[in-house]
Order: sequence, then structure tokens, then C-alpha cells
Amino acid sequence: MKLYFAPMTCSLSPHIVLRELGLPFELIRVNNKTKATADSHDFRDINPKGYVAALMLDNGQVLTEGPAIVQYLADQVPGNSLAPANGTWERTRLQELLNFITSEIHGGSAPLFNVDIPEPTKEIFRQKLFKRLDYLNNGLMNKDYLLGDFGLADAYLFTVLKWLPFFNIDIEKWPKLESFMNRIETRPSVRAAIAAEEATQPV
Ligand SMILES: N[C@@H](CCC(=O)N[C@@H](CS)C(=O)NCC(=O)O)C(=O)O
Repeated sequence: MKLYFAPMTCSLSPHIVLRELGLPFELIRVNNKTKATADSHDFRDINPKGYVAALMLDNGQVLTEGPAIVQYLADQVPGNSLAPANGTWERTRLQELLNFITSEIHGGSAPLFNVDIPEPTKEIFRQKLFKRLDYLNNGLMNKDYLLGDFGLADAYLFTVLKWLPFFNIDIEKWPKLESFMNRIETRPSVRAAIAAEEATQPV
């Protein structure tokens, strides 16, 4: 499998999951501005949507959309601890949470990267995001991970909350989220994924 990624973006989530599961993969860097890839393609030929992450399977099929990619990966390793089995109520709960993270946190924070959006408008997005962070912080009151043990949702939430400093949002306002981030940062898979991304050459 090949994971097309760009450093510090949402592709870190499937990257962490690949390492947690011990699956073999090749990491291919994408320049998100020019859409050039480290394996000499125009990334839009691989993912016509033009954004990471994209997972190319050994049969040439390409899977996109973070929540779909991580669930596909987990399903390659039956009995793994990252995702409950397909078709169970617990799996539905995981899907509910992945959807919340992708639409409310990932999608909700994307406008804050946009330099063309004026500050007062960004503040509206920021305030909405704060309500979502309150919800997540409360949910972590009596547990270390979102659904019990470390799993797909934690890798994704960690990835998108890594962006908060870029938006001048101080995570200290949400102490449970802050300790969640510190806890996940120490995982060998997370350290290895971040180090591997940093070690790649710009395209
Ligand atoms: N809906 C997609 C969104 C992916 C996405 O937002 N990718 C960003 C990085 S986090 C990207 O590559 N943006 C570049 C672009 O849109 O040109 C998913 O959940 O995977």
C-alpha cells in the first residue's frame, strides 16, 4: 500500500493507524500547492479531489476520505484493538465519532487556515469550534481515550487538534484535551509517524 500524505495535515491520522496496526506501507509525500508527488505524478491523477490523504492499494484502487481509510485499514487486521468489528453497535458509535471529528473539528477548523477569510468571520468559526472542544473535553472527564482504549477516533482527534497552535488557540483551556494530547504524543506509533514525515524531502 502507498499512503499519499502531506506533513502536519490530516493524513497523519491514517499514517498513525498504519503503524499501530503494523501494516507494510510506503509513504509518498505530496506538495499540496503544486500537487506534485514524490513518486513523480500529478496528485490529481491519483485523487481527483486533489487532497490528502489517499491510500493506494496494491491492486491500484485508491481510497480517500480519512474516516473511510482508517476503517478500511483496521478491517485488514481482524481482532485489532483500534476499531470494534463491523456491524456491531460499538462500530456504529465509532462511526458517529469519526463523523463528528471530520465535520465538526476537521471541517470546522479548516476555515481558520484560510488567509482570505477576515478575522471577525474567523472568530465565528472559532467560537463554534470552542463549543465542540467543550463537548470533547467533557467526554474525556473520566477516561483516557474517546471510546475506552486507544483507537481510530483518538488518532484522528490528535491529528486535527495538533493544528490549534496555528490558530492561536490555547489548549490549556481544555485540560482533559491537553492531557489527551500529551498522552497520545508519547505513543511509539505517533512519534515514529511524525519523525518519518519530518524526514521526507520536500517535493
Ligand atoms: N474530506 C477529506 C478532507 C481532506 C483534507 O482536508 N485534506 C487537506 C489536508 S488536511 C488537503 O490536502 N488540502 C489541500 C487541498 O484541498 O488542496 C478527508 O476527510 O479526508
